[in-house]
Amino acid sequence: MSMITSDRRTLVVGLGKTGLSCVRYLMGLGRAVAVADSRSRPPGLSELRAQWPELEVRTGEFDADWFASFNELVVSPGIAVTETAIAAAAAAGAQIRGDIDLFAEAATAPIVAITGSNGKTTVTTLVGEMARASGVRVAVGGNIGTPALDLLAEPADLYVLELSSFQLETTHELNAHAATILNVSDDHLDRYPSKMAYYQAKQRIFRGAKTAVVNLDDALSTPMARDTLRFICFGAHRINPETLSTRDDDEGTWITWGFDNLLNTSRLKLAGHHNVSNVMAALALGHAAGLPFPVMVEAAVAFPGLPHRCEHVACVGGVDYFNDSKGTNVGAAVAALESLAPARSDQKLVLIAGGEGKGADFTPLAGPVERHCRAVVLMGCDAPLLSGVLEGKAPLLAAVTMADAVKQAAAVARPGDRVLLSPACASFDMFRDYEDRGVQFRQAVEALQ
Ligand code: UMA
Ligand code: ADP
Repeated sequence: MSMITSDRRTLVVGLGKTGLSCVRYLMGLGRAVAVADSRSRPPGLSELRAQWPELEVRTGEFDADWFASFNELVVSPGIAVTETAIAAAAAAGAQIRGDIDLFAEAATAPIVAITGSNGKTTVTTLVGEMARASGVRVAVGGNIGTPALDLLAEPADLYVLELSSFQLETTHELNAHAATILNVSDDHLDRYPSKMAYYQAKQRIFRGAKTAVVNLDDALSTPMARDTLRFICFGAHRINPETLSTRDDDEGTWITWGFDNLLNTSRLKLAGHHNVSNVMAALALGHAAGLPFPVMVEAAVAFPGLPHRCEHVACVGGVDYFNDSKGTNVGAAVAALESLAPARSDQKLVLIAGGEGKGADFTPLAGPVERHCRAVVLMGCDAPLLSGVLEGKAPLLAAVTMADAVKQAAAVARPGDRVLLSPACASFDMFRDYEDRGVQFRQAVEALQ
């Protein structure tokens, strides 16, 4: 808990979506605020100048002495708190916070908080849909796109937040009603000194939480500090009280709560084991928030999934094309390969992968590629790293543009095969963002027709 004093001066570090939301919020409280952004022309600058012309904004290289003159820094997620100027301010006694920390202090309705390496946006959206269908005034935001502080502008009975490890790093006490780490696999290792540091950032989601929703299929999702936490668990084939699980019978696979069948997975529009896990997580979180199972089940059945996530694009010449551009790390690409591999052994996947690997170890891709892929088309700056791991597992092809990658994939795919874009990498070396990459994939597929 921070002390509010009249002489508190806050420096908002970063002027992207988050920084602007922090300025809006802090100015609304009448606080003394200044802004720093290392970019010469940060994105929110003209909006900020128009609304608050008197506010001091410094762009370009961070000035450590200036930073150290503030007693509070609110740091955007895109900036590492290990930046020299930020570390120097902290050493001089400044409190280092983030937008989620400010949000947690101000929110008066319960918070459902979701982090994890993969599935965050799917689960966050689904919990939001479940709450809406239950007649709850719900506000959904965070890493998913709407900065959390902007959610405070409208009345809400429940907040559902997607949180990145970057946001959690600067969050001291979230006090969530229910919190989960969906899963942990390598990501953002270009920013963290070790896997442990990434994992520990995610663990902060449980600070002050009432209920932890724990993935029994991923030990790293378990809270390290248990204290008085209530646990609700989820995991495949682990039927138990207080647990969302699965059971197979002659009617297929059921999602269960305790010993009762809740939902036959054949009713879901979402495909793949990873999405069964996501639905179980959403049901567990919704239950913790007091939502009724029958309404949540129908919301899950109606949920069509999100674009760029194992999304079926078209069937051309007997080959199905899937856009999983949001598969931006190794764990996501493995899940997509395992989910979308055709059932018949003579039918295969052609994978399009590559981009900025963010320091990840690509080794977990080797097995699924060997089992399921007719060929892999590689592109982007870390294609050589991928090819080092995948050499000998499947024929490897090299492409320089998305159109080229799709053409090469189409040339090797046979009727009944599936072409899957699941890059296992960030997109920024070749595309504006993952959405741009997915759109270019779709356009390239449409050009085949
Ligand atoms: N930057 C600088 N100098 C600065 C400030 C930022 O170079 O002084 C750069 C950062 O390195 C980064 C970019 O600007 O490349 C954007 O950073 P930001 O912190 O200003 O980002 P916002 O626009 O505030 O968006 C952030 C999240 N972005 C990041 O964490 C990088 C958005 O998640 C989130 O939707 C938004 O806040 C609202 O909460 C995006 C994301 O890519 C989707 N998240 C990562 C992911 O999902 O893997 C974590
Ligand atoms: P995030 O917001 O964490 O990036 P998304 O819901 O947007 O997660 O899904 C991104 C990609 O991650 C999907 O396209 C899919 O490839 C993969 N994915 C989704 N859910 C899971 C899961 N539970 N386990 C592993 N991979 C997943």
